Amino acid sequence: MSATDARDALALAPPFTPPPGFRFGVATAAYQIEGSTLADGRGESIWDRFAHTPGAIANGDTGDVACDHYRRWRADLDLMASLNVESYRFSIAWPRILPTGNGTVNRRGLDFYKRLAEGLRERGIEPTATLYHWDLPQALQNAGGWSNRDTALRFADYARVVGAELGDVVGGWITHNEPWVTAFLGHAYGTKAPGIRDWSTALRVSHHLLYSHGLATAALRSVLPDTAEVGLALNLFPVVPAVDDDAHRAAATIRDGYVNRWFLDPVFRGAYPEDMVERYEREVGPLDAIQDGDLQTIQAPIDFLGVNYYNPMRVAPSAVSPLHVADAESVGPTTGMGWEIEPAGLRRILGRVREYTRLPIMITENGSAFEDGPVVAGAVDDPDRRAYLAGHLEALGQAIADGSDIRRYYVWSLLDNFEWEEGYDQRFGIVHVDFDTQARTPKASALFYRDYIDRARKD
Ligand code: IFM
Repeated sequence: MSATDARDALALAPPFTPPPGFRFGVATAAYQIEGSTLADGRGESIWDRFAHTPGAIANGDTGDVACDHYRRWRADLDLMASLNVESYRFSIAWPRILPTGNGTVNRRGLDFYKRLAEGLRERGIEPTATLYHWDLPQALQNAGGWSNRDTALRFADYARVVGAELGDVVGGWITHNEPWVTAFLGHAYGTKAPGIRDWSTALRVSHHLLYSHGLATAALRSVLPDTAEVGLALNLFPVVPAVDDDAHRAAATIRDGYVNRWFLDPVFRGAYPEDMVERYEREVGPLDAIQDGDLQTIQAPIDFLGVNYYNPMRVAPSAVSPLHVADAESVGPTTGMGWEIEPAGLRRILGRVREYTRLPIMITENGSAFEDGPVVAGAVDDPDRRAYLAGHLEALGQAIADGSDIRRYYVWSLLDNFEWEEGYDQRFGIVHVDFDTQARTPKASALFYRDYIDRARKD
């Protein structure tokens, strides 16, 4: 069978049987799609500041306009409904609600998300809100940002304000999206806002993020109805030694500690992994941000775990401190981001998660960027993305059969959008966006997903 035939066969394979209560969704994040960064009293965020820093983002792109979703949200919700989408995961921009992170609540910001959530309900789509998808109010960054423990308390205040206002329309709540990215890409590698390169700061930040997750979970529960569900979204990676020898296996254990266990262990086992604590204390310095009682706060019971899965990581030993691990060559095809495509990795990482918890799981993100063809006669052919989705949906069905209690699957992303330091170069959308005209064109992958949902519901 040719590669094209194999892709088509996969796309036409029977869908998995959705378990009771399961919903198919799409996901986005505020700074990546909203634009209107100065509208209705919104404050500055660290991403506004970072995106306007010369050299930080490909082509000097910014999220100033992005997909103009702040003004076009009604049409975007209609589009979702036309694609049979059952749940929408969006994020709330903290600086729209509390422009300086603190103090006065901006009513107009709250109203936007209220209207959005109500608009979803009117269209029969379930709203799921993420509180933090990386857009910290710049005023809080000026006071130290996430390296300042006080920011965790401010986050809980923000959670309480938003929960009290939207709790009657939004049932699913995610405190943080990918705290690993915020902590390490934002503060150790500096490729994301706020662009800091200091491991000691990154480790403080990672702890404060987790601590703030615990505080925000409690804050949300104090204002939400009992039926509301609260969790967090971790980006998890199956880590594979590039060569099956002791040195590579040791590198894989470290990388796993860095990306997976550093977050899973405190949330589900109430302790940081000892090998990583020793490593960081030896190579970076004392982990003095961790105070008595914090781990109990972090271990606050949650209702679900969000898992973002894109790719496996292949690793090799390296001389570079503090981790002594390097990325190894991918095996097989990769996406536009250079990420290896391995649907079976989704099944494997869910197996790993079952070692930690049997809680319900939401696949809070899964998707791919490719260089799509042009819009021709109102259509965009994106066979690679369609195959990516088909393969991962198949793996999801297998994970359910393995015993994972999967409740949601969110494609990243509904729209082509601002892909952080890659600007608009990397297109993750199942819907094409022409950034000159803001025209939306569902790609073949969107039509595949629409039909997949239809078939899954009919079977
Ligand atoms: O676009 C991002 C998203 O904001 C967080 N998870 C990964 C996506 C693709 O890089």
